[in-house]
Amino acid sequence: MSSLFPALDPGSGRPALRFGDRSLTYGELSGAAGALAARLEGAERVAVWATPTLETAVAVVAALLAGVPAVPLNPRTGERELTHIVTDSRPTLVLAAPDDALPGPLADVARIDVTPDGDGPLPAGPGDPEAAALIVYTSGTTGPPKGAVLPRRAVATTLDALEDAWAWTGDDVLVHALPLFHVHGLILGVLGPLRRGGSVRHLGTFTTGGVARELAAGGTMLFGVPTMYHRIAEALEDDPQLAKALAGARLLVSGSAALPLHDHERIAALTGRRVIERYGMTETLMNTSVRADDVEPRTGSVGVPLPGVELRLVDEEDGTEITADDGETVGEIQVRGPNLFTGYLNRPDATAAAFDGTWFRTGDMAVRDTDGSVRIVGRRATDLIKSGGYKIGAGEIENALLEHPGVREAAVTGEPDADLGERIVAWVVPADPARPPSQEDLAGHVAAQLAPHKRPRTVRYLDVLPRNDMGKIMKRALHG
Ligand code: MCA
Ligand code: AMP
Repeated sequence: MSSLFPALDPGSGRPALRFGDRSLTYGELSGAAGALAARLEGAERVAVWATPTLETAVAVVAALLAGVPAVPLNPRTGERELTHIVTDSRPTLVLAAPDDALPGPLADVARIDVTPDGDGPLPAGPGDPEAAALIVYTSGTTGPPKGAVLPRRAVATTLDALEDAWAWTGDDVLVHALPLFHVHGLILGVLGPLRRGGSVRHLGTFTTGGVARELAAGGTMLFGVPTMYHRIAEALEDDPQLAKALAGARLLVSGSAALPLHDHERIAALTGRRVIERYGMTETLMNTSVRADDVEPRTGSVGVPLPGVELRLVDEEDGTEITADDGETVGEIQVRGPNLFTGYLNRPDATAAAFDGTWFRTGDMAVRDTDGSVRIVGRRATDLIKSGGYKIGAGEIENALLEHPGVREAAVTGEPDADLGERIVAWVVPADPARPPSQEDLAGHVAAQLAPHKRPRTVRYLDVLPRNDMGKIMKRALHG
């Protein structure tokens, strides 16, 4: 039996995964992942071309069964970022669907085509809970993304803590449309249902129509980022089918960024259901959640620490712990517990800097209410942007823009956006003021070098960037 997925049983006819019109039972998944796991034996690390498909789910489960750490790759990653990730993580193999064309940076990596129809026995799997399960790349304020090494123990702990908080069972049918190269869509959204013995239906692409269809056809839970719930709130007024489908769901969960009150309230008014929020991070997996059995409405709160998670608030100025549960005193959230990563791959310096002793510094600022529930009020670093639920470092976009021949100077900021939460704004001093590069040109450049979700949505042209006496760009002055 697999320690991470006890429900994987070669004889089981229970539904496990469905992507569009293709699906696998637990028995079929067990055979396909077992067969692939046998081919991974001896590999040190595998990259997974993480399209939103059955193949990605089979590839990741196979790697976990074989005990080979998997690095999920965003298939839209641009040249510069993909080169960095491949050079940094050095995968022995890349797993992809037979039809996937892999770009240049992966040309020299041996490839295995993943098909969801193999039939192999389940391997015994590694016993060490500290062994790396996944390496997930995440952005920081400066420099290229870092690979967070997530041990098997963290994956199991976080999913079991959510079982408790959400009364999550094998009877749940999860509906979602999240990408499979981040914690939210992959660990919570695919590995979560598989650990419980339940099923997941992935929409491929997010549409409110797809959400309505799947929830009406037996879906019990919905996971999404705030942008998705915002689009649901916008559509609800004219879509009684969507309202009915949401009203019938057992649990609507939002995470990855704050869900604005206006969207919470519109959804509650039109469906009678309250979206609950949970708070996590690539490095820590899930830290807090509103509980499914909470009788109070918790709009604006990310709930209480999950079982096993220790959470403290620390004063930003003097570093002392804030003990007041007054809903007013703001401190940085620091956490520790079995849900944490073991460090950044090849970056002991960055790993050490992320901790205050044994506590992981999240960089999120929050207050705690008298009942112990947490409300996030902001972020320590202004150079981190959350757009569509993706974390994006201003520095990596600035570096990409500076490589464009039409750009002399560049600064990147986030601006409030009703749909995306924050929108990436590029402030550019053109190399030739008479012929500035167009917004489309710059957006295309960033999309091709980094990833489409990192592209600037607005470009503002300046003659000069505001700088202080030290020559540092004064970003606060940009928004004037
Ligand atoms: C537009 N596109 C372009 C360009 N312009 N492509 C290349 N170059 C360009 N210049 C394409 C896009 O690729 C896309 O293609 C389409 O235009 C629209 O994309 P976009 O505008 O970026 O947004 P969207 O499609 O409207 O996406 C909204 C979204 C998405 C669905 C909400 O942002 C999303 O999936 N967010 C989820 C993020 C997430 O999972 N975060 C979890 C990490 P096409 O139309 O073909 O798609 S946080 C986490 O894991 C922690 C632990 C946590 O707490 O959860
Ligand atoms: P990532 O590093 O992409 O995993 O993103 C983690 C960050 O997302 C956290 O540090 C928070 O800033 C943010 N986040 C996740 N969930 C929530 C939430 N429910 N409310 C507010 N912010 C959130």
